[in-house]
Amino acid sequence: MVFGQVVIGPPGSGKTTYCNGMSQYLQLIGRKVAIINLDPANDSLPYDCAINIEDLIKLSDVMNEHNLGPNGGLVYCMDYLEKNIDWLESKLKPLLKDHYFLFDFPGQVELFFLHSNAKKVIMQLIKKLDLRLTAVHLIDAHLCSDPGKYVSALLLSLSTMLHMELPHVNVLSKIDLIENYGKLAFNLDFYMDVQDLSYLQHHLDQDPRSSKYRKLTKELCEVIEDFGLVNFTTLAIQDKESVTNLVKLIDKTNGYIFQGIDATAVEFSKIAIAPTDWEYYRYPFNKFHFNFTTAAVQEKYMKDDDNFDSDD
Ligand SMILES: Nc1nc2c(ncn2[C@@H]2O[C@H](COP(=O)(O)OP(=O)(O)OP(=O)(O)O)[C@@H](O)[C@H]2O)c(=O)[nH]1
Ligand SMILES: [Mg+2]
Repeated sequence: MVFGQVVIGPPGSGKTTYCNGMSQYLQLIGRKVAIINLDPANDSLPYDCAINIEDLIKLSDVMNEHNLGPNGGLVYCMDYLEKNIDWLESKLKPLLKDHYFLFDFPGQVELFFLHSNAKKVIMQLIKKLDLRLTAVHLIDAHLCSDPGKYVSALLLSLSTMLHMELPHVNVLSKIDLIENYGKLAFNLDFYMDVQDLSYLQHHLDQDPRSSKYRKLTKELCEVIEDFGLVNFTTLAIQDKESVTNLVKLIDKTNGYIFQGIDATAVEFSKIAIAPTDWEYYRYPFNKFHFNFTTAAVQEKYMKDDDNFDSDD
């Protein structure tokens, strides 16, 4: 069985940085990782990828030839990938034996809750190559600092979960920067658990700009609560503990921790609810510079947000 992650989320939410950091982490705990870049707009990749969509189709060529903008161009590229899925399959096949896959996807969110090509690509790979994939949906944590944006992040997460139909983990990324956006209206747990959105509605009603949408906000919050599917975990990609906790969660959702175990459904559910501590702390992490304090990371990013490099 081959396991992996489909990394998705809005533009700039940290997908490429995540693939880079996650691959380094997984390699340090003994897994062989292949990153598959399926974002034709990724110009300079911080990681060595095993497969690059650029070898199949270039966004700039599509935009020039078909007179499309970047968004239309990306939809075209996904369409093209779906039609040429054999290309991707043939590239993946030699890696199936012993690799863990990380798929880096474009940030155009409509590809994951509206259009069907990206989903079809993933579903065909799952079916034909027997992959066990989890969707890791990154949402920039700064959206929590604005209740309106947070509601839209909840809706996006829910729509993506329903559309993709994969084991799914929603992540508030760049949590190390959250304090830079001012004091949150509620504890972080409130934003992670998504339990009672009436507090959020009340908060939005205090603002004259959003109070006129009171009924709409209420209805949207009710939809999110009625489904009861959305919650978040947090991530600061350079923090070892943060990455460890996320890996443990993902390993449960795609079944990685169950491989090779021959047990009954009851025993499986016992493993699923128990803490997962094996393997993760056995390896020395000194090669991966996870030892930044949160404050140091904040200072570093405030100086140069584009210069995020785990080797620094
Ligand atoms: N502080 C901090 N910065 C991060 C973290 N993850 C990503 N970043 C920064 O966020 C910015 C955007 O990250 P990318 O990895 O390019 O985001 P992306 O989702 O791949 O962006 P697109 O491909 O354009 O959709 C970069 O400047 C990263 O250095 C994190 O955990 N903490
Ligand atoms: Mg990217």
